[in-house]
Amino acid sequence: MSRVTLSRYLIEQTRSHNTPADLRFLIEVVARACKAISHQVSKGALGGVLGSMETENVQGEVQKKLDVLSNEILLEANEWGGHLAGMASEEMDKAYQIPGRYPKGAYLLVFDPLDGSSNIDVNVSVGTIFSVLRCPNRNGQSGDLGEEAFLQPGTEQVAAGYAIYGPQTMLILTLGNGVKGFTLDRELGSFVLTHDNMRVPETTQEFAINMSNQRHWEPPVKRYVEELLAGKTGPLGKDYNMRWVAAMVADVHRILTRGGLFMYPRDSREPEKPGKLRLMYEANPMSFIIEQAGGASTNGLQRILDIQPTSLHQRVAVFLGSKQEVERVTAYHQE
Ligand code: AFP
Repeated sequence: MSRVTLSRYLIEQTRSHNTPADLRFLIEVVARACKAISHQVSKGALGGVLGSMETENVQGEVQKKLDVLSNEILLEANEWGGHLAGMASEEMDKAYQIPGRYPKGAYLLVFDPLDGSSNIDVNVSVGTIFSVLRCPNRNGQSGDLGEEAFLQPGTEQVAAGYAIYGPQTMLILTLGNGVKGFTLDRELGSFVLTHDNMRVPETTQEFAINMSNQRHWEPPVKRYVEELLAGKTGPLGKDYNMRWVAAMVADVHRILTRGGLFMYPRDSREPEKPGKLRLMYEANPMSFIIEQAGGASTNGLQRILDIQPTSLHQRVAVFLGSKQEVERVTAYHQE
């Protein structure tokens, strides 16, 4: 059977699910940008792309050279095609305006250009996460696109995905009807469909959390993790294994491949913040993907996709992955 490239998959989606041509183009452009980022990441020290900048992003985090480069690659690739009304990124304080010389389109693109960037210098997997929303009707309003256009709950996403730059470069995509995985064929230069129906098993014996924060967690998380660690003779009656890559992309990819539970709870280190991960360009796209693959995702109290965002860089606690475990840890929060 002939191989299904990303382009062919998207054209078939247009035929079978009426995927609009401009959304198809948008995904192709994002995929092309991810190929360029993958190429830069793989150069490492040879390309002079390792190490940090002297700048901080809006979150007060020191930017890596590749954070900045990946952000530029995504902006440049997407600004001219006429498919977007605006973009927003982890690396930019405010919404990015499509330059006046280009036409504007119906969609908004939100992204974390290089997730897990602390892994870059140690040659461990990193990735790009993206979310696509429709731009609300601006009622003839001209001028700059404000942050409020982006503040839509995750249920409004029309597409979401991530690229993982690991031993293989892969693009994982949902258009709201299942999750597809494409592997980059470097000889062809194309993403090829290799994982047709990605599913998260309902049960698991693997969890992911940064244990070094244990003393800062809230009681429901402490209780739950204690029960996981108690193993076979504890209340959950089975032994669990633990993994933590410190790049959400890589942890989620493992869960999408073989199941598991990912947790980044709110903690008392910065009590004013409801978690570390960002809602709009980390938690929402990943939750959309995980739900489309049969898993679940909450902030401990409610479904992440139902949260009404109040700011572009809003943070959120995240519990996502195999349904049974997400439901258990959510129930402990609700008790
Ligand atoms: P960056 O996007 O700033 O690289 O952050 C990565 C991340 O938000 C997420 O991918 C990881 O799960 C998490 O940080 C790891 O955080 P800790 O270093 O606190 O474990």
